Amino acid sequence: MIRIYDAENFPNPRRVRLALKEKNALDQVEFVPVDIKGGELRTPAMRALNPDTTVPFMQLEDGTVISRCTPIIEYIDLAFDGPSLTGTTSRERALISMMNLRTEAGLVDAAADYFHHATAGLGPDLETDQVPAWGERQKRRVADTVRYLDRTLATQAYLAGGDFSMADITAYIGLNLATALGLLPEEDLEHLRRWKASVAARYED
Ligand SMILES: N[C@@H](CCC(=O)N[C@@H](CS)C(=O)NCC(=O)O)C(=O)O
Repeated sequence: MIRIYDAENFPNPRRVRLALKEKNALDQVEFVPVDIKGGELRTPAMRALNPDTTVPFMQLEDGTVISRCTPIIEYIDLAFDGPSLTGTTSRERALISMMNLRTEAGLVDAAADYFHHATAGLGPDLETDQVPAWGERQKRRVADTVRYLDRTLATQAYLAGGDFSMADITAYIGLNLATALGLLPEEDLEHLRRWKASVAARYED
């Protein structure tokens, strides 16, 4: 069985869990819990498995290790049945990839940078190389990105067009993280609000 190393309530692992949920495949992988705050990712054994020292990462049955959400979700999309998350035509695949990169860099990573550099983050034992000004700069990037996403969603249902995709999962997780960290601008972003409610409804059990 495929193993997914993760920490259930952390944002990036959640991206992979939502992709598996879209494919109705949550029970077709084995989750291996990792103690992020206890420093488990930085032990020699874990570094040997995944030099990125982040979760999620996936281990295939032949031992191959794939880390980072986007390649893991690309694998999941092809490996399991269900609606495509990464597109089928050249145009769809390129649009989804572009929007996924934009939302990953501008929202998930930017909000995480704020958390790690401009707050206490994971605590003094793990946050040993903080650059607070970088965190503050990334806070501004989050605001720019959500305004851009709002404009994009004024004319289409989802971030890459009319169909739900991996880019929507990335943005949804990034928006939740940015909200929890108090990074959203004050104005009402009505299109983003409508889109967020429709994505949230997919995950209500
Ligand atoms: N871009 C990476 C980000 C992964 C990431 O930053 N994961 C966080 C959990 S949400 C982590 O493992 N943090 C450990 C640490 O900062 O030491 C991906 O796509 O997987």
